[in-house]
Amino acid sequence: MTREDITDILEEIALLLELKGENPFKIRAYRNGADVITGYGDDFLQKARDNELSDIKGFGKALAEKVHQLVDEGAMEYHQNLKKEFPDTIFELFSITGVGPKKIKALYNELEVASIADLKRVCESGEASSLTGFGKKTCEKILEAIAFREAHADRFLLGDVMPAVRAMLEDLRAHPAVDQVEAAGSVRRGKETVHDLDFIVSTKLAGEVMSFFVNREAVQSVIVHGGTKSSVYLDRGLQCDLRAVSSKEFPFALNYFTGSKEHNVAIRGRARDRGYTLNEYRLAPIEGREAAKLKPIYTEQDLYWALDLDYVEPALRENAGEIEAAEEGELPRLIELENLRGTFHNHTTESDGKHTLEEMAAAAEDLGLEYLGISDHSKSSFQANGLDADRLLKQVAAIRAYNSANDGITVFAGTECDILRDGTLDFEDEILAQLDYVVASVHNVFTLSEKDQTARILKAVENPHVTMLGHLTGRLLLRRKPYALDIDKIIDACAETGTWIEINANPRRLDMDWRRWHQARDKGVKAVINPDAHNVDGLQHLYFGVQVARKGWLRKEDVMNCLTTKDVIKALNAKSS
Ligand code: DGT
Ligand code: CA
Ligand code: CA
Ligand code: ZN
Repeated sequence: MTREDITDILEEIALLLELKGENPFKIRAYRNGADVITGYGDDFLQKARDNELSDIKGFGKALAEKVHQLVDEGAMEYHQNLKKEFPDTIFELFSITGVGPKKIKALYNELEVASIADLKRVCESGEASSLTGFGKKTCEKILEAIAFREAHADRFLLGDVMPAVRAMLEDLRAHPAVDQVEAAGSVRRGKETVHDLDFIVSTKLAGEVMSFFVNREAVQSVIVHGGTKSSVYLDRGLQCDLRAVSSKEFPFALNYFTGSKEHNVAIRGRARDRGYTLNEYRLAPIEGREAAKLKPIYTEQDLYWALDLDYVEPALRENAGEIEAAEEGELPRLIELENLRGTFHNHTTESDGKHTLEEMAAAAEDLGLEYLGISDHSKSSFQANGLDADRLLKQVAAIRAYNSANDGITVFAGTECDILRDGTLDFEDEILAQLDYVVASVHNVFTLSEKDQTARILKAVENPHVTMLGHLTGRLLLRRKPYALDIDKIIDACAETGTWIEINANPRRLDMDWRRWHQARDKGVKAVINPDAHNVDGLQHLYFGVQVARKGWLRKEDVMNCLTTKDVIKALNAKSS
């Protein structure tokens, strides 16, 4: 049982109570409880085991007892009983954009809709239109959202699979018969979503490693248990493949199974042009063809060199110009996580974050960052408890006071300011002028035409107070597609005005997409990698943002938060004057 398991259960209770139409205060108590747990500074589990939770501010006696039972016995009776009142599949419905608890309650009570399949049926048949709030347009939207979800049903967020990847690597590395091990496939290339996990080991005892693999605790079921290749399902239907090769074959297998398929095809063709055949086991001269003598190949680097190419980082292996660049010696030196010195888009308890300014600053400092920007929501994001001008100016004062009282990390005062429907900003210029920077983001009215949405954002870009655009397209990976937007026009305007574009590092967003960055960079647009952290753990998302930057061919000089504190202050001043 982890803290997250507990908060998940409390959130689930809140949802179930909403479905039952319970009193909002009661529902709120569970959500608040989850927030308190996330924000709690000490060892929460110990406190729960010791049955001392009612000492914690914001934790009522009844909730304290329930959570104690959960930690102590591994289950909470109240939760179990609530769950029995609804079919398990009902939770699926919450993942459909545009369907909230009120609608689900009506659907379930009136039409016995308890799963996505049911929902699809009643929207298609028109049965749903007998309910209030289910006009034709709503049903169409719901069907669209279901279709989007179905089209992506076999993929996972990189952020959701990384813990499993790390655990697998650690276990295989510790196995005495394993010489080398790497993750391959889309995970190694840092793709934003992945279908399955691929691992390659080199070993002299493939059979032993295979048995170890299929018997790991994380394995839910075994698909194939072979002598050199096995496949299993992990949690949530995530497939995981393992191949074992000799150490001589390892660089070839690793290269082949890293892909992408398109990159493989291109380098195999290149090998053939030079008189070799390349496959997952070896590079060898084609019989009867003239070819230069090969040097021994121990690593992937040797393999690229043998083909007269510079080493191509896995992040770039998408057949998007990397082979030509490797031939010309023009591959970029890609940014690394360690190059980041700070970050700008982060929330605190003032809006919808779970940790205070002080806690966020301490966590950022622990990560080794030199500066941290605080950008809570603005007032139009009322659902996120956005700040009005008074609260914002108070926060600015608190940040200035923090900086004078503390020597370590520098905190910058900013805002994540809503771009309103007409392209104006949620604060007056005279308020924005008092901040160190402004992240401008769209949080509502996603349905404008491409022309209007583009004009809306262009207007924000033209405001000299806007430092950067937050999560440019509003997409939620595997859940919600980007709103209609002429991204090329925005890129040109950002290049023109010196407005930075965020790489929102939240694994659900990773927005602006890596496919856009190479060109944006060449036009002179600067990137800024922001975790959009809503709690201290959220700062860890920077890792995923760096993956996107790497896939977008970015170097550290292209990313503004690689600048030193002194230089970034200069850049912020230059932007707003
Ligand atoms: P995924 O799993 O859909 O997220 O993406 P990948 O790239 O991990 O694809 P996967 O797991 O099917 O295969 C891993 C790698 O193996 C892939 O990137 C390239 C290589 N590979 C698989 N099938 C083929 C193929 O038919 N031809 C070539 N050239 N390479 C292949
Ligand atoms: Ca894969
Ligand atoms: Ca695979
Ligand atoms: Zn936002």
